[in-house]
Amino acid sequence: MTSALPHKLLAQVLPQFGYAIEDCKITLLGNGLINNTYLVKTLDKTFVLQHVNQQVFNAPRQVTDNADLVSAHLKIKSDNKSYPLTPIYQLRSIDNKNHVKVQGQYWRSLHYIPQCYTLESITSIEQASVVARAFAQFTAALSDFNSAELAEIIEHFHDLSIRIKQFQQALASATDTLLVAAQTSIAFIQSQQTFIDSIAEITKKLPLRVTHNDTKINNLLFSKTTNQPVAVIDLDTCMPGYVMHDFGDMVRSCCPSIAEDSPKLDNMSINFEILTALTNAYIEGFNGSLSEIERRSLILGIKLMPFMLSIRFLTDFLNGDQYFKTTYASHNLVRAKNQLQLYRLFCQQEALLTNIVLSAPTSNTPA
Ligand code: GN1
Ligand code: MG
Repeated sequence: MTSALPHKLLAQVLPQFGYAIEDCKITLLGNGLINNTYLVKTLDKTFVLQHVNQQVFNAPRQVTDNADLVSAHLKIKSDNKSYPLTPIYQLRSIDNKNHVKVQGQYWRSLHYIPQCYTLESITSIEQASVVARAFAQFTAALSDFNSAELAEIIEHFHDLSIRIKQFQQALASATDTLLVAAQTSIAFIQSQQTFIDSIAEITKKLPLRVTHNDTKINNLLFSKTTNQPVAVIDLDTCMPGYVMHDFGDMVRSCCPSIAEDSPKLDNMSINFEILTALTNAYIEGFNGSLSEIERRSLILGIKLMPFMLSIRFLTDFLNGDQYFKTTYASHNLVRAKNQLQLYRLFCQQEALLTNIVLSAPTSNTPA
């Protein structure tokens, strides 16, 4: 999929949501690495339109059906005042469906919350606290949702042992040129067996929850008037998972001094004050419903998410860039090196990470 507007397709998709393309002003929206997302403005309405990437989501109906179920649950919570954020929801097509199919491709439409913005990085401790509280409230609100109702959108999405297997398959089939370009990263990943084993160990003990699985800072909408979080967006990968995944993903996107695809690794540092604020607010946001083992798992989650994402980026680089959108030839390699460096920096501060997580206020946390 290219980033230019696919006018011919849009001209077929929009009527199925009740609009003619001539009546719509369409622009690209967001920085996602998977789906193509557009903002559509008509005279009387603004909404989001998304082309679901079927190479990644090979059962796209599951994506839209899961999103409906999660939205409905959050709406009940919001109506009875136990979820303070705005639940986002999908709009219906003229056939009353949560998706439309054009030339075998799936599209869906989402409601647009006006007067909001997203962030690519965190600039203050206060911001870190509100971000972490919002993501925790999202997962806490889903704690009584029956995870068996949700389809596993991408099987083994955050399963490190499967990601390692996919990486090994990519190593076996990659060209020599790509293997040489990636050799230091490959060797480093292969030297991390002790860490890989520790993840396998803890996942045997952790309870499954319904998690978001993509808690990057840019998946939170903020109000332009109050600067407070308004909504958690991108429910594509909402499915059973572990709380350490969501916490680790949020931390990896909020704490480093450079973007996830920056090659300037010498400039990378971690803001530990922000990490502390994120940790305290995240644990508090669960209002006592996080178990002791889940709280302890957050220490591993901080290291796991950049490590696993670096493996995913590197696997895609070795496979010839089939999964993540890229804008230049070594983009996935640069991302992989960036996330590996972040993992390294976290590993160097093991004692500090442990201290931050274990000394977070626990007054509400059941033993
Ligand atoms: C992808 O497309 P986006 O930005 O929502 C990816 C996440 C990664 C992220 C890295 C389905 O998310 O897992 O953490 O890129 N989503 C999928 O930026 O693979
Ligand atoms: Mg996503």
